[in-house]
Amino acid sequence: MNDSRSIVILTGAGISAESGLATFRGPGGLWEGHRVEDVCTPEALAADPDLVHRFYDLRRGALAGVHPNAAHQALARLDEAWKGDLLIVTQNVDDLHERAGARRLVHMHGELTSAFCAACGNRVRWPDPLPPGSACVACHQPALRPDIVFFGEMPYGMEKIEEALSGCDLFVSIGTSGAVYPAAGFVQLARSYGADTLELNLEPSAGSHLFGESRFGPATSLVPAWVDELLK
Ligand code: BJW
Repeated sequence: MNDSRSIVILTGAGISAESGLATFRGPGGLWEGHRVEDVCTPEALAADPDLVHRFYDLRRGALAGVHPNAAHQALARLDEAWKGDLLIVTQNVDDLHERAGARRLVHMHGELTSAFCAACGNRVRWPDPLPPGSACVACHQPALRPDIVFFGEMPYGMEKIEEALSGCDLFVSIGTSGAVYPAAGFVQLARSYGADTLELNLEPSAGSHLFGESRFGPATSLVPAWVDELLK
């Protein structure tokens, strides 16, 4: 593929699995010990803020012990080298893409290292534990919460993502089950604009049949090999 062309890359929990972060829906998944409705809706946050804040404090704390793997590094290499438009859209709330060096990146489901003010909407970098009732630095209300997109909330960056999808020549989905919308619908949107589509996953996902090409195996093998092919 000519390197002036436009690529959108969607990543999910599978790309961080080999760094030691649990996926959501596999065996031993992140939510085996937690019901999703206990931790991942605005209603659950309102009902038990201590539980939800503690859950995200633990995951934020775990980031220090994990490192970007060969798949994150390969995408950062592609981001650096690719002259055409490129956007990495991650559903992950970890910071492994940016620690690998990726720049053209959107965190559509929020970030563990950020806090969001439910009163004024301000977002602020927050690398530390976040007790419920912490005060917002902008409006001073005790309304800071984890900067995470819960079910029923609008993901971040949708305008930018839809614009990138509408102009892309290639859409690549890496390590995501295709169980959560709107991300699960990106492949169909990209196809409707005429893009080629490629899935890289450990095993076929729910939407595998929607992709023009699928390759199965661990992300740390598949992604560097695909990036090498593209940059050759
Ligand atoms: C490997 C690997 C290796 C493993 N190498 N691969 C009914 C129908 C349709 C939609 C809806 C509906 N009812 C409600 C909705 C909407 C709802 C939704 O989709 N619900 C579904 C349950 C049906 N969505 C929303 O509410 C979203 N907002 C929304 O829709 O707003 C309205 C709107 C939007 C846009 C336009 C207009 C209106 C918000 C969704 C928020 C999701 N939040 C979470 C939690 C984030 C915080 C946290 O981390 O705790 O995001 S849920 C969770 O799932 C997380 C993930 O980002 C997301 C996706 O999971 P992912 O990444 O795919 O992980 P897994 O575990 O599912 O899959 C891992 C994959 O990796 C597997 O395929 C493995 O094979 C693979 N793998 N090891 C390669 N080594």
